[in-house]
Amino acid sequence: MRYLIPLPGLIKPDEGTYTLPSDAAIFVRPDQEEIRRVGGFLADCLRPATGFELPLLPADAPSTDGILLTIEEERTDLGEEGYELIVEPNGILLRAPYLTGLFHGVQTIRQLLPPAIESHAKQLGAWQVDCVTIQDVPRFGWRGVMLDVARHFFPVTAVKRLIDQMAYYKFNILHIHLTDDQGWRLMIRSWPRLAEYGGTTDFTGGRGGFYTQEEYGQIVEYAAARYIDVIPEVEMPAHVNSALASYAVLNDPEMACPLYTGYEGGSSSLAIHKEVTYQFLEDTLRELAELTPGPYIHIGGDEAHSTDETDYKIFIDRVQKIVQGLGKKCIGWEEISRADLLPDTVVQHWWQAPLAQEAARRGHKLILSPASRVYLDIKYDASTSLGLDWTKQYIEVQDAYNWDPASILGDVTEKSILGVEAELWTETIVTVDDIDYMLFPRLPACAEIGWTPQEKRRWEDYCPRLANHGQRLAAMGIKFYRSPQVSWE
Ligand code: TNX
Repeated sequence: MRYLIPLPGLIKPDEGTYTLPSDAAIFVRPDQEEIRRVGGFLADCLRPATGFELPLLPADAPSTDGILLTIEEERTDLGEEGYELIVEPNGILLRAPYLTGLFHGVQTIRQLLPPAIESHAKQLGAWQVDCVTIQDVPRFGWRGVMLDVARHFFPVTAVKRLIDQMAYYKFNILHIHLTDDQGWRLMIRSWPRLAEYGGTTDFTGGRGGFYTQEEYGQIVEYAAARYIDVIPEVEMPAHVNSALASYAVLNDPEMACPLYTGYEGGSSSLAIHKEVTYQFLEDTLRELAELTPGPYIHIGGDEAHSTDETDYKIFIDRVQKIVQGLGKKCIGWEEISRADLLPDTVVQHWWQAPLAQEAARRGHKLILSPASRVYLDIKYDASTSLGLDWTKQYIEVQDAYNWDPASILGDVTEKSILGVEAELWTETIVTVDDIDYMLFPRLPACAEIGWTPQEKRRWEDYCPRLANHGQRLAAMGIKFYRSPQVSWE
């Protein structure tokens, strides 16, 4: 049986099975360092549970059977991220025009093997795969996860763990919410008190924390090695109490406000008419841009309840130009569509559909994060001890699965949609186990929505696949929510 999430676009079952022998090798063609890195990732995934050596060899080396990874530039039909995978009785062939596709195909190979393959300790096997031909291309190029490290801080190890989980489900964007009222989490060298002082709090009165630029660079690098782009978010002009508390000069009148650890979001505002505000932003965004290989910087823009409407527009206008001057493009929450936007500014939908619809009408691309479906900090049901419920709707697994990006915003069509992004706000999320519990098993649903063609998606078909993934998640050490909607194996 095949239990793939996200479901590939095309699966053609064939006769027979392939069994990975103990002397199997992973072959790469051409034998170049970058392809060896993808092959090495696969070998690292398969070695612990199989106990096999799985050497990496050039494809022309005479040897036993195994798994061949090959770049075939002419297969442009597979796009930037697609791949083709053929399992035959004597081996596995994975081909793609680009490394990204090979990397996604590697995740499919992992999922074709029995669940025990994810175990960190040696298992008995046998490591059998049913023969099949798979052609697989994602529906959307933006398949994101957001982690809020501002309300509670998570160390680099926790973020790397999340990146590995994301890679397994073929996500390609990690959005990190770096600043908010309750904490500033990245060292800005030209304004060091932001992190050193503004980073000392969190939501529940803990000690907070922040990333040095070296640590943040490690996150970006670790993600890039898994074909995931990191999108940094610095919130503005609201959700800025941690900055206002750190520097008196950012306040009007010039007096630092106290640090804040409460629930109300958006009651703070930058001083729109002080030039120093823009000096602070230029410095911060410049340092951030230098740490960001990708094209986007997220400027927040939501819930600016204490910012006058005219001031808000002036502000968004100036910030977009600063970001543009750094060679980057802006993303903002849908409230920014109240301002004039540069043509390539991207708008992220979360709660107020009319604002997002208006942005689409004006030609802007959208990222969809409807709070009623992908806010994975919202409770599963009334009994969930973690999580919030301000949306007045719980999100059980089926709710997370059963929606279509192309119809959730009325007349906004697929052409306007870059993709989907699941959000994990962390007011109530404190530990790595908390992250796991809220993301799983809802995150795989979001992965499939972003990847699989809508006409192939059916809850009845998804449910048994997810049940099988329960074993995989358990083997990975993920303590997930055992939803009663799924017959767990
Ligand atoms: C709304 S989403 C917020 C966040 C909260 C979240 C909690 C958004 C742009 N603003 O500040 O953390 O709800 O679910």
